[in-house]
Amino acid sequence: MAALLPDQFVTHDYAGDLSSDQLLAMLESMVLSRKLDERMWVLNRQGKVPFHISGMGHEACQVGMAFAMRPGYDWLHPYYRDIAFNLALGATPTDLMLPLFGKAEDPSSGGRQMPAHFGNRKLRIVSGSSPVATQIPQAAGMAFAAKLRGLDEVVVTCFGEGSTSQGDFHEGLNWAGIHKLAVIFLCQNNQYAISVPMSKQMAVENVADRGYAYGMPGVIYDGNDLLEAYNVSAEAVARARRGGGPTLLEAKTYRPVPHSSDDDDRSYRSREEVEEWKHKDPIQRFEKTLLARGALTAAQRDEMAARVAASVDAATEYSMAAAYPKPEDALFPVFGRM
Ligand SMILES: Cc1ncc(C[n+]2csc(CCOP(=O)(O)OP(=O)(O)O)c2C)c(N)n1
Repeated sequence: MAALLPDQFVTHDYAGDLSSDQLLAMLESMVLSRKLDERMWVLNRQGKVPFHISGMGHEACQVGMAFAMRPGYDWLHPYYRDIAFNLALGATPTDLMLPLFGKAEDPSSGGRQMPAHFGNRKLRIVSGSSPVATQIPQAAGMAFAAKLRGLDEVVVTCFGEGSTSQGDFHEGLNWAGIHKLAVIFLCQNNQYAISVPMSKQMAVENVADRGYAYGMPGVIYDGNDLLEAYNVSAEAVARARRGGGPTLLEAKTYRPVPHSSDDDDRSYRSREEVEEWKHKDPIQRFEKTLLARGALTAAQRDEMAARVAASVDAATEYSMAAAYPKPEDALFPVFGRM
């Protein structure tokens, strides 16, 4: 069986039910993510933070899924590009900026984790480990716990296509398929694992082609189209919530920037390819859709930009000035206290 396309999977126009306030909130989450991300790059280039790994280009598939979830009720096991996902679930720009500086108030770990190991107890965002794909069996395990407890919580986990070469991916999907767990596997396929192209990661054309082998639908969609991302995500969440089991989603997307602040992408891809994808930018695309529909005015767009800029400035200033963790707390809560 070939992977499904959205029109074979979605049975309801979920996006058609979104209010204009929700549409604007989705746009604002994406714009905020992009501006925060840009600021993080600048701070890195200024030598003020040691490392940055970006979510640029991935905003639509993340926000589309976040808006389909119940924040603080459903669970997210993110990966390092999920800046927009965190924001759309309710994390503040300061929550994401503090870890970049390794400050004590960092909600993911009190400054102990690397940046982009997002975590937020209140929002049920589970901080992960640095080896890629470890979040996948953990998400399946959590969905198994929810099932044993009779809860209708949905668990979402994200990863790139390169991470699907790890054993963890196969073990997590196999377990979820066997037990029909309420877990959604969201592959954000940006076509490279650092410098390794997709063709060197797998012998099949799509990550979603593998869903069938684990007993779940594998759905391919345009990850740069917010409304399509929302439709597919909402259907996967509805299916999970009603006990229909797991779904493997594959958002086809691209990262227009290097893998991280430590990488030079000119060594493995052409400038023409990058430029071509910049024209498919998910934020510009959604903004155009809303302007054309009359759901967004130029004045609203400018007001949004000013609000976003102010909140990114405030997050930067606050995080720079915030305190580092105390040296005497270094082992707590890594080891329990007796
Ligand atoms: C088990 C493991 N192997 C290698 C690495 C080094 N590494 C970090 S990110 C990455 C690329 C992952 O690519 P992909 O899953 O496609 O995600 P993307 O960065 O493209 O979004 C690699 C190889 C790692 N963190 N863990």
